[in-house]
Amino acid sequence: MWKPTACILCECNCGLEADVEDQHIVRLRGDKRHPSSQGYACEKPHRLGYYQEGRDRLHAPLRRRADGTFEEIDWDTAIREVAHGLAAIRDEHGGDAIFYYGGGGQGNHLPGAYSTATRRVLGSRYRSSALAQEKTGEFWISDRMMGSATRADFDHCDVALFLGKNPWHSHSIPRARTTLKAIAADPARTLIVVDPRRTETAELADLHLPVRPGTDAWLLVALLKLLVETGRVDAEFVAAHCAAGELEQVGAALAAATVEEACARCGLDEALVRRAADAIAGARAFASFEDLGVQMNRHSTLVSYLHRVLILATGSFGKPGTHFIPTTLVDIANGESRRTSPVTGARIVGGLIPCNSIADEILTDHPKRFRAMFVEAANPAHSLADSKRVREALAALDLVVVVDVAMSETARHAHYVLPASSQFEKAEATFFNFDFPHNYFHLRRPLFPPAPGTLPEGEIHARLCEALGAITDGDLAPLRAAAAQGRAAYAQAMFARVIANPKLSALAPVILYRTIDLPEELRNGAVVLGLAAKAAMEHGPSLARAGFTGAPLEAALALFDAVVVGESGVLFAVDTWPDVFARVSTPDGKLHLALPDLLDELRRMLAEPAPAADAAYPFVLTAGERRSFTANTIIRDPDWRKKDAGGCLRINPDDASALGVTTGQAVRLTTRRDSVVVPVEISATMQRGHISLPNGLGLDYGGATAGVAPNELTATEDRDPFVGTPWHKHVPARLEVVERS
Ligand SMILES: Nc1nc2c(c(=O)[nH]1)N[C@H]1C(S)=C(S)[C@@H](COP(=O)(O)OP(=O)(O)OC[C@H]3O[C@@H](n4cnc5c(=O)[nH]c(N)nc54)[C@H](O)[C@@H]3O)O[C@H]1N2
Ligand SMILES: Nc1nc2c(c(=O)[nH]1)N[C@H]1C(S)=C(S)[C@@H](COP(=O)(O)OP(=O)(O)OC[C@H]3O[C@@H](n4cnc5c(=O)[nH]c(N)nc54)[C@H](O)[C@@H]3O)O[C@H]1N2
Ligand code: SF4
Ligand SMILES: [Mo]
Repeated sequence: MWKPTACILCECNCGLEADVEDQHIVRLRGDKRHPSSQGYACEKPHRLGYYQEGRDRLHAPLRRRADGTFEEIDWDTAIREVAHGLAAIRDEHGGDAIFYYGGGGQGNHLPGAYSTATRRVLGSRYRSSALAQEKTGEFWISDRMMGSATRADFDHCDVALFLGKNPWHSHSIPRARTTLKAIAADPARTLIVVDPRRTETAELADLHLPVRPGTDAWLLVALLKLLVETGRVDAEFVAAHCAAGELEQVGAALAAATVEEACARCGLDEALVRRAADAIAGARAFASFEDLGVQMNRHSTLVSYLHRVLILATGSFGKPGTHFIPTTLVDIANGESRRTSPVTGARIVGGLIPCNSIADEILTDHPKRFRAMFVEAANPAHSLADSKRVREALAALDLVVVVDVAMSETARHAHYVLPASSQFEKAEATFFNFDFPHNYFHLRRPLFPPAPGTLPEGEIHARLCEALGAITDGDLAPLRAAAAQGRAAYAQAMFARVIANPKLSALAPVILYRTIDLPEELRNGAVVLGLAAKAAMEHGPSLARAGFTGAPLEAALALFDAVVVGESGVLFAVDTWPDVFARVSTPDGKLHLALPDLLDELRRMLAEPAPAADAAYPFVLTAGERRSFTANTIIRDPDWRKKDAGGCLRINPDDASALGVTTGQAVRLTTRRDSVVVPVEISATMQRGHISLPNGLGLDYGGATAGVAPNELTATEDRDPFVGTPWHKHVPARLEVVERS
């Protein structure tokens, strides 16, 4: 029987239909009714059964014994002991000693929404997630320049730029391959790709700029000089929307280098860079996307800044085919703004502690160190820089609780592991909805009942809050009574009794979960009513244009009803391009081109001599490249990979012949942190001196490990000076041939 669902392997969450028989997924195909993906799917989801049926799925709560092995315990014991352990740490050291990590992966963000209740009960305010090792530089800069993060409209642009981004494999934009092919096929449109590697996306490009690894800031300097100094900016846009005099300040800082020098530093032919500048200057609508190739690389925050200067100076904002600020149901980095972390004083962006600082917030005798960690839907022992140090940090904590579907690298270090129902066994959703002007939300229905012994996260957090004594039956009874009278009466009671009551409002997600009238299989979606209510208050006109009209409560209920019945996703917001300007929420309502600290950083970089070659580490390693069959650590069984099951190290043919290795042969790869043996794949797509390893490999599956776990090789000190993002794409490395025995 075909049932609608969605892919959980990247942030696009394409709609799928699954043919389900006997509790198995037998076939999957793109769901044409899904309003965003419209039937599109790449090659990866066809093998999602490997996730659902992983052999290391968890089927009972586990408690670690003194000897490090685990024993199964029942749920009542698990909830009681976890609640007791967390409360004891709160009582002795304060809630700030309890650190929350994760809350969602590529397909599931509801755990994060429910966990807000548990965290509030515990007074735990510090948290982080994978976003704080990729996107926080971009968020911090965007917030200061525009008041909000932007996305780009690649469907209507005539010039597209991908900067350190390979959407052919990594997607992140709807129907990526179709969109890329359409731009490439149209002689009136120009596709520009900046990537040291000739990626699948670069192969389609009109202009591929094979930048020298780690030197994108210099390329942006060259491009900006070519536009700003020749007046090829959108002066009208700048005068109307940007704070006065700021473009001139940027121009003055850029004067310290010549275009020729800048091109030499990034290893690019000046004529090629000039062609790219001409295309951008002549664009009717310029759309651009930066990703990990620059966000996890040297000068990452400076690159995010210069990239946005390029976007704004060319007026590529607020009109079709350019950049926009979408209506979102949830602001994904919406944490309270505490300025710095408790021990190391690291800058907190969007409520998130930089991932590279986490171990240092634990491995210290500082009185404010974290004592407990609650990890949910994330695998930091694998995904954070310097896995060895992360393991040490986990071992130093008084209490580690992990909520996961499988025995992950992180779960192995937990005191308690709580088994979640899989993403196909409960209602789930993500908050990565960034389409414009039409935006969509998809609450997926489960394909299967929860596997025996597992619970959805809504239930886990409700039980924890109850065990912590935060909600009583007395709190819930009036809401249950109201629920019996219909959803309108229920919503009114929620507002009157819960939202208006500070003690209960923090618990709203789990109160909704416990009291709303929803079919049991959809209950994990209860929290969406709260999100809909918030969206109705904040984005009334956008929701109204999508048909959700009336007072906020009425609009929220209509939206929630649509979400519940909309099996393949719903249109929830319709924007207009002028809305984008209304969303510029800088204090003066202007766009800001000059950020003094970033201009200082720019001047510093321009004054620096080129780094000398390091004979001990002559290669630059990209540690964690998205490939055809990688998906973070969501699927653990290596058999799911149709290609490249062992995750080869890609290397340029000349480098391989200089070393004397051929495809399939093993080399020893050494970084400052560790040394591993890995087979090579000779690839003409790589430039000399640049090597790359895939992301998501090196998982222990049934005692066997396929491939290299990239963060065994990375170090926490290789990071951005402003927001601490790791430089995983720029790890100094050396290679030696492994002698055949
Ligand atoms: N197949 C697949 N798709 C995924 C994921 C997955 O695991 N597998 N993960 C998802 C997630 S979580 C994310 S965040 C996105 C990430 O998506 P991307 O950022 O597109 O993915 P990466 O392959 O990590 O890096 C992109 C490119 O950066 C290039 N690069 C390396 N060094 C440099 C440099 O110095 N300068 C420039 N300009 N480029 C450089 C690499 O060659 C690579 O092609 O992908 C998402 N999509
Ligand atoms: N060296 C290097 N490191 C990197 C990167 C890189 O390019 N290079 N990329 C980084 C990036 S961009 C990202 S986004 C991170 C990703 O790293 P993490 O955010 O740590 O996430 P995942 O690997 O996606 O792990 C997801 C976990 O959720 C579990 N899970 C799956 N479904 C459910 C569910 O329904 N409920 C619960 N509770 N758990 C579930 C999975 O079993 C898995 O353990 O890795 C980062 N680390
Ligand atoms: S693009 Fe992403 S969400 Fe869509 S099918 Fe491929 S991996 Fe899944
Ligand atoms: Mo990511």
